[in-house]
Amino acid sequence: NKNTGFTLWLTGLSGAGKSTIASRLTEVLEELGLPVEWLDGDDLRQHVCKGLGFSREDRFENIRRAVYLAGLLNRHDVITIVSVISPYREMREYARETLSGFGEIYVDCPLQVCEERDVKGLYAKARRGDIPLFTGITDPYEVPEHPELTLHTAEQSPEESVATLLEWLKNNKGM
Ligand code: GGZ
Repeated sequence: NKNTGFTLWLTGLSGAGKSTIASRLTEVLEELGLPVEWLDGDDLRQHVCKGLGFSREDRFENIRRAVYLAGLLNRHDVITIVSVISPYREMREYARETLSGFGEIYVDCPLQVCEERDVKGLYAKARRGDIPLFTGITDPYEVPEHPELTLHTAEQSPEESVATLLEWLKNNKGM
């Protein structure tokens, strides 16, 4: 029997739009009657990843747990959408190697735009020095070199990004 589960891995800066896109895409796939689960960094960090911080080691542990859960879900044919900053290439490569049916989706948005949006006021705090190791400010984000798809959220609305993703799913996953 062919396994139909796969993982869509949304990577990008805080405020780039990962969660917004993941949430809407999840809704659309659910409406189509497809088995889908969404694992969000912010949410994982309140439950299975509680207590983990933002050092390189803790971010890797966070990603390792997300990959583990995605693997379990995929094994049961659940389409899994993971939205985590995952700033290091090495951690995204780990996800790619570990999961079968992996699509790296780069949610691309210039730092300046993320900072202007600053939905949660985290960038302002990071600039004031109140949040150490903040991605893009005092911690690295390694831009994906060969993502399956790049979404430009400074130029596209979330609806347009979701439409782009659905088109990609149609062409690459036969959905
Ligand atoms: C980056 C941070 C930090 C630091 C708190 N650096 O946009 P948000 O606010 O709601 O979601 C971000 C979330 C990042 O968690 P991830 O699990 O996605 O990160 S990683 O993949 O690197 O493990 C952000 C908030 O936590 N946040 N402090 N220092 N983002």
